[in-house]
Amino acid sequence: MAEEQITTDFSEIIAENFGANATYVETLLARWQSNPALVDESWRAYFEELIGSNGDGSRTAKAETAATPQAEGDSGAVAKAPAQKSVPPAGRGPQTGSPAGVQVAAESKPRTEATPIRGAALKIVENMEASLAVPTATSQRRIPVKLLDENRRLINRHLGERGRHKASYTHLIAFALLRALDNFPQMNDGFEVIDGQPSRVKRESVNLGIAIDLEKKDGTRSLLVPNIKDANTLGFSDFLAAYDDVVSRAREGKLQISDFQGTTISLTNPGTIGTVASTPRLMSGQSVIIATGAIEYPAEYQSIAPAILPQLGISKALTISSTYDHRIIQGAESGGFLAHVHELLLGKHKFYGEIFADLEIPHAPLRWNVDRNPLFLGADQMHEQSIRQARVMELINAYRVRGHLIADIDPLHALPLLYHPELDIETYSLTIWDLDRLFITGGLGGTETATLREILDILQRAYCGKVGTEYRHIQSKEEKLWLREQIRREFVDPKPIDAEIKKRILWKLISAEQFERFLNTKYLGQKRFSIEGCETIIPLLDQLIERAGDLGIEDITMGMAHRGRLNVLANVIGHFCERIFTSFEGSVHPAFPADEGDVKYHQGAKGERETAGGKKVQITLSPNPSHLEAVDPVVEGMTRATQDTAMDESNSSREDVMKRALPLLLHGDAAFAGQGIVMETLQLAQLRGYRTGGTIHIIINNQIGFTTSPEEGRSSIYSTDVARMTQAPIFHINGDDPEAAFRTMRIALDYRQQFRKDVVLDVVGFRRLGHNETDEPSYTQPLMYQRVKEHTGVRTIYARQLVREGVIDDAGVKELIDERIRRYEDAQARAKEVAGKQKSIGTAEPVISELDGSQVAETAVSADVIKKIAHQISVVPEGFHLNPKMVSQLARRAKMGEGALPMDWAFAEAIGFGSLALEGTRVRLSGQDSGRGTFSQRHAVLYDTQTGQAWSPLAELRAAENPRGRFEVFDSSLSEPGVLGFEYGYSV
Ligand SMILES: Cc1ncc(C[n+]2csc(CCOP(=O)(O)OP(=O)(O)O)c2C)c(N)n1
Repeated sequence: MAEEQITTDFSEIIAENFGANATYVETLLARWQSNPALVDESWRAYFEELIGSNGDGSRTAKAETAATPQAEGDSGAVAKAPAQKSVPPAGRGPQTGSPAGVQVAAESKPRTEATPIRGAALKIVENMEASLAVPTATSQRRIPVKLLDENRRLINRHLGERGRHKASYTHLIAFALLRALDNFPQMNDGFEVIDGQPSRVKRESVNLGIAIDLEKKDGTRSLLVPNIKDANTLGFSDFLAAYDDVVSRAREGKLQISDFQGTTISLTNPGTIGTVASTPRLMSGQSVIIATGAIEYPAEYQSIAPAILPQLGISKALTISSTYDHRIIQGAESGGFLAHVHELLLGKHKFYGEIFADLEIPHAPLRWNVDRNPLFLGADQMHEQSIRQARVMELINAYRVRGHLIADIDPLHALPLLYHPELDIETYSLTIWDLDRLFITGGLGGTETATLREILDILQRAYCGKVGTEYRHIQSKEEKLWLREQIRREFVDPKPIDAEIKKRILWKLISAEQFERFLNTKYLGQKRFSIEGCETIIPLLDQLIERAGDLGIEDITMGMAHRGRLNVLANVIGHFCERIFTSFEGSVHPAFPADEGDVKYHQGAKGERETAGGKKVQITLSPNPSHLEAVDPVVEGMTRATQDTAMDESNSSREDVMKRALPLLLHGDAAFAGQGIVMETLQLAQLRGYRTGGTIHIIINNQIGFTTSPEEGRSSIYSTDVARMTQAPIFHINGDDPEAAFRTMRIALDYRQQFRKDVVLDVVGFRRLGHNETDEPSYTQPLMYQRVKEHTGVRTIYARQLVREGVIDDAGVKELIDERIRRYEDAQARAKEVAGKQKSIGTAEPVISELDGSQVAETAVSADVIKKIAHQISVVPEGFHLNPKMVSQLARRAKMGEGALPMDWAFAEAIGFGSLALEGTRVRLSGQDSGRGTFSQRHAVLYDTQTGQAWSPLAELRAAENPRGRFEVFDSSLSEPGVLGFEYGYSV
């Protein structure tokens, strides 16, 4: 067989198998023939099957049978039959590629030049001829794109902020097609001749073919149509990723055979080259091909300046066509399908709402409205225009007051997205048509007038970015204006942050992250109350001290609880690694004898920092008891004493010394919301005998308190709401954005120095591990911890940002990490040396127990009751997804109920609660972490790992004679007196 003949045969098979994509496969074949290693594994296997591993075609017969079923399997027999039948013999034969053929053509048609069509281009001829076997018809529809355009902008702003690729019109239109197919599933059916009988084939999955136009190196173009499998099952975010993946693999030449198999419906976009409408060919095997035309103003308006058209309520539009297999789809169905796409693109059926929710965009999409431009309303013109202007001012005010509610402050993106009508332009009778109209702004962002689009842009940058600001509860006009100006400076027109500061922030993030990792590997299982998830606190404190020095603050007194305390000691206060590692080695550093007997995460420290500007700042971290927030007033007292001493020594005024000594309190979110002493301390802040010139409060907000979620831990929206009481400004900061934290810190410190008042920075992050390092958090927060697992950590996010910005490269980041680890290792080596020389800490004598004098009552219950309760607490309801780690605990409960294991304390307690309920007593268990139990012992509430739903087995027990008897359990806020008083009142 001549070589050319062999190639032609393979080409036929390829054409049959790959239809429109045959050109691409031909290129791969040529590449494989030059060197098999140049193509991907799946293609190698295919070509070896097709041609034989030696490339001589010796296994052609086998290959033909092997390749054909693939085509059948992909989209039904349709991919096979017509192409096979209609390969035209005229395109083959001896004249193909022969110079003689050219001559023949030249003879018959003088003054024209005929070039034989060969290879890839010939495949196109064949495919097109094959497509003639499909009887098609086409429907077309014009759709205005104003709303699509506006919502796409919002989507892309959001995607851009998260470093994701943008969404094109085609992405959104393709997604609308998929949603429309939910209502018109028959548009995805296939036609097939089965046993000589024409048949309609129902296809469950939608494999959406995407036409991709590729420009080759030689400037020629080729068209590929790979598909996205099961595209109808994807949410928008996954669809976007799948679409981009197929396109980038097409560009890189990495498409697999499977990418071309089984296309059911496809989308082509000749609009990119300006085509307004087209009727593409439908390849056999597919039900419909949708073509989108150019997005432009209707031709009849093209002489009007584009700026004027939206004023007239005229939108750009696009023509969308559906070319369908008329054997199984009728014109009315195709027309109805396009009408539905039209509705979707105009925002009906919650189309954009679903996309916004899927992408976690924290506000509602824009909606389609009829335009009622006051300019064209005759006599009412002035009146209408004034109303509209007044409503714009209302909108501006609403953003200042409530913009924080839609700020992007949660790194886990787990907070429920709530609709806030006050932040929706429609509430103010404004529509998408007003976006490009001018309004008076009242000085917003330094402007006098601006379009509604610009107004919204300023408001969203100021109040709805990575920082949500609450300041409108402040009555002082001066303070409000001052704050507004700072917000403009830092968030609306921000000046870039100096590269040296960026590097320093990164260094501190690395230090924070590596400190925890180091302790985790070197002292596995020891409690350290890691800061992971809120590492941004460390660069924030570091920069706060720097700026404090610049502002003339000489002394900072700090108070904080367990969370991140060791990290703060090591990376903020001073060089305490050797001391910390010595205590992890089970010893006491001789320079810190007071550490003996105290737990590591309660120890105090003093340090001195020389700032980059050459200023000295003394830093004192007060020792801390376990009792949360008890240290708050202590720190205020310490600062006041420092200030009083300074007044005496330097003969300065109180105002002056207040500016030189700063109290700085770090809080847990649950403790700040729950502990009454927080309110008491805030209340002292402006009193003559107690004031200290304003405290900087920083909440290490990991969105959890031990096992208690915010919904159980407080009634207020934010954990910081108590601080509104004293009119402190409150900033909620996304902990994934250390630069936002840095900018906010500048405002906060300047505010404190200027107005001598408290200010709150609520840094929202998460808790990477359990409450301590031995605790399992997914028992109680399964859904939250799925998100935590997926989070890469702020250090990685910020390092990537700086690499993107060119501030540092990957090698530079690695060097910093290595350097940090080396320093921790050196400190540990020194600590080991110290510990080797010191005696280890002894264990305390056991306490002698004494009888407490209470009387013993008879409380026995029968073995049957025990069995019943044991069964209740060890068998989960059907369909409940139990945390796998709980399985053995429930099995133990069952064994205890059967008497096969001795009862433990928690089991006995459950029997106590359950038997009381069965006897008709109402049992109410309330307090911090009551459901699971502080020591992970009780598990009176279990959580479904997939839905997060709570199930409390004992709550289902009822007494036949007194069904009011029951067991209830509640996690409380982090309060002792409040909850105790409540329960006392409940019980009397
Ligand atoms: C006054 C007081 N009540 C209860 C406790 C027990 N306890 C220690 S940490 C903690 C949870 C604290 O949560 P949060 O304030 O959010 O800080 P986090 O540990 O999450 O950083 C509880 C209930 C305590 N130490 N002090």
